[in-house]
Amino acid sequence: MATRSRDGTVLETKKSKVKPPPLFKVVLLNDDYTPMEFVVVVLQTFFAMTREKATQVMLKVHREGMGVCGVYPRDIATTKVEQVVAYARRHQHPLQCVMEET
Ligand code: TYC
Repeated sequence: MATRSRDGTVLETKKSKVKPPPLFKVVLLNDDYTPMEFVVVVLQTFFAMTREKATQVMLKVHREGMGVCGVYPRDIATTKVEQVVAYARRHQHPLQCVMEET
């Protein structure tokens, strides 16, 4: 679409081609060895959950195999995954945390 002002200037409007940045889910996976209490502490520490919310999410992962901890831009999701995995390994737990695009 073009609009012409009185002095003859033509203004073209153009549809933006800029897409919003992709978002990533940070997902916790179940395993048979990581203690429930440790997972609750991880969710409180790295995902700012209350103890009640962290317990709900931990139990969902325990029963259903996986659960979403949060949704973030790529860099933040990458950092969360690295922090959780490093913390779990430091405590010698096999807890797995991955990210997937929404
Ligand atoms: N399944 C574990 C247990 O019974 C608890 C657990 C929950 C482990 C969530 C990992 O992401 C996890 N001790």
